[in-house]
Amino acid sequence: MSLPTDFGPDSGGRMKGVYIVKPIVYGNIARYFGKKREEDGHTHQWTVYVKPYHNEDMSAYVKKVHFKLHESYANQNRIVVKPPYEISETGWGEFEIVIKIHFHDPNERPVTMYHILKLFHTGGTMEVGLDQGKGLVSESYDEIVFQDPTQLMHHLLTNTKQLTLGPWEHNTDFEDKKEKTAKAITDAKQKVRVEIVMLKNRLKLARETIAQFKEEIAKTQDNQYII
Ligand code: SLL
Repeated sequence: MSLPTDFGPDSGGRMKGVYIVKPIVYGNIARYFGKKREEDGHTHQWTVYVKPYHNEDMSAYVKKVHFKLHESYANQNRIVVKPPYEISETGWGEFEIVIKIHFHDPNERPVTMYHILKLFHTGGTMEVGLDQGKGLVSESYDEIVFQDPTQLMHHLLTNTKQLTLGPWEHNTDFEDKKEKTAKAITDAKQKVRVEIVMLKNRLKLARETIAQFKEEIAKTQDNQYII
């Protein structure tokens, strides 16, 4: 892609106080073959991806995405230079994938994320209907934060285009997840508050008991002197 060049000699200068957040979703989908493949023992097909949370063409500011796979894969370093930023493979095992996003502006440090490739259902994975049968999704929401971006980067970040004109959907309903997470946090805070009150009461009672005992001991000692 061609980059605008009319930013003047100080285009490397940073715009202080400017803060741009780009929400993203990264993760994988996977589908079981139904049986182990004879020739290589592979059991699943999977796709690992990074996509924008909102409908926008990330290539305006993303130069490339580097996916680092497990060493059991031939050429474990996979580079994708345009959307969709994804790698599809087959395999038999789960492992950690390092996802590194590089930006057009070389002054902007790459951002690294770690995703555990999920093939098997455990907590946290979702069943989805993929094109050729059922599959699972394991994905996360995250935000790339650009603090004091350069003028060039600011221009690239604020002039993105839509990726599609059609509806833009995710496998996960993140709004619903946000609400549920917020509720879980509120409930947990309330529970902690109640526990603190209970513990304070117990502490108060313990202190009072200690004071009483001390008083008793003092009395006993006084009596000893009298005798
Ligand atoms: C495990 N620690 O033991 C993991 C490693 C590696 C999975 C999983 C490669 C397939 C291939 C493949 O599926 N590797 O290229 O033949 O579970």
